[in-house]
Amino acid sequence: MRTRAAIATKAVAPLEIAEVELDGPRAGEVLVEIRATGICHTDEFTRSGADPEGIFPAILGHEGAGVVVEVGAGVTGLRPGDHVIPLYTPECRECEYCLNPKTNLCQKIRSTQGQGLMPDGTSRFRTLDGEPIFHYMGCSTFANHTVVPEIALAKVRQDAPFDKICYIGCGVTTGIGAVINTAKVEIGSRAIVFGLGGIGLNVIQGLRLAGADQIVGVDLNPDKKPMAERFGMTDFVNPAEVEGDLVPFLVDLTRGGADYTFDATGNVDVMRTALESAHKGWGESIIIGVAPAGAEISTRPFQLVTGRVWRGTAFGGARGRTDVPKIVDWYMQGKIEIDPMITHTLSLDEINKGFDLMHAGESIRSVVVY
Ligand code: NAD
Ligand code: AHE
Ligand code: ZN
Ligand code: ZN
Repeated sequence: MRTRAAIATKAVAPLEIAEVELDGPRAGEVLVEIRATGICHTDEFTRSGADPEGIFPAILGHEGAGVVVEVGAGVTGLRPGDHVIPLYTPECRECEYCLNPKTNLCQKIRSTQGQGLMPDGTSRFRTLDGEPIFHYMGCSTFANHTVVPEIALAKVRQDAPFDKICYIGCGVTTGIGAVINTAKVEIGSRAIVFGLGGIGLNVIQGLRLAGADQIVGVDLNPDKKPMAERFGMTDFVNPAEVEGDLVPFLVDLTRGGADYTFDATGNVDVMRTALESAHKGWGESIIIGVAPAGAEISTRPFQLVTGRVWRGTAFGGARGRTDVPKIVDWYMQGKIEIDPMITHTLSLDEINKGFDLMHAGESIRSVVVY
């Protein structure tokens, strides 16, 4: 079939909107009509050429929601008409990783996914001239139709709006899950969140759900303050306005250091500050941000010797087929909020504007509606 997509033809270049050819689903695969997709900073990370796994031409996008159109041979858990959210972290429920309760990182299809291919080693996307186009994070939600393995689709309730729940495909789940699943924040905790964008705000929302007493937000952009306060931030710090070293300032503000700190910037210097502003003896720092090729983190080992813990999280530690439908329920029940964070709604033709808004710091989430 033919469908419309935004193609990343090469690193740095704006996405090109074009018709593409899409092959039908093979065994274990599902054809999905994407109804809406968010634009996450990780899409920009790959578009910019900073992703060591980035390959072009590719159809980016990994924060979508849509409807099943057709299922391939052997697909038993989904049928046409089901509403689904694609999962860049699948859940096969049988690999060594899925069977280990310590991780959500299903590895069943990770190697082909990282090569921009379906599990059988081929792509379903082609240009109208017949040249292959790579998939992205197993999702490629910047296409009106895409093919996704069954194990990488969460079935969700039918009454939830696509243009809001698409955000659960990455940002909402990552931020809230980092608090609940990865850090396991206790009631009364003090926390610091670095980066108040589409992920950091959801960390704040998760911290409020978990009953944190102090939620410090750190961002170089003061325009992010009002929205963060709305979601539960108690103190705002703009590093550009702090005289001297940021670490002692934050340690003082949190009376000895935070119980939990979160990096949602992807900047390795910020990651160091986040670790070092965690409390001596027990503070945990969670890395969410994705750093460019070649970037490395560092600190004095003494920081860890004296009890601080450095951890990372992917997709908020969530097991997508199990957890994503529950998070959709939380949204529909009003336990969590999504709507105010979706600051811009765009058509596919306007998708590059979404990247411009992100760069200008003017959006939290831009959502493309098909
Ligand atoms: P975003 O652009 O919406 O937000 C980033 C925020 O960080 C902005 O508000 C920006 O002003 C702020 N910032 C940048 N540099 C800063 C600095 N030096 N100090 C303080 N604040 C600074 O991006 P996003 O969509 O929220 O994504 C955030 C990061 O999380 C990205 O690196 C993204 O790739 C990553 N991410 C990781 C996962 C995961 O599973 N681990 C999932 C989603 C996104
Ligand atoms: N390709 C990059 C890594 C990118 C990365 O860390 N991705 C996160 C999700 S970001 C969503 O916005 C993730 O899930 N990582 C685990 C995994 O298996 O990719 C690189 O540096 O190579
Ligand atoms: Zn993302
Ligand atoms: Zn698995």
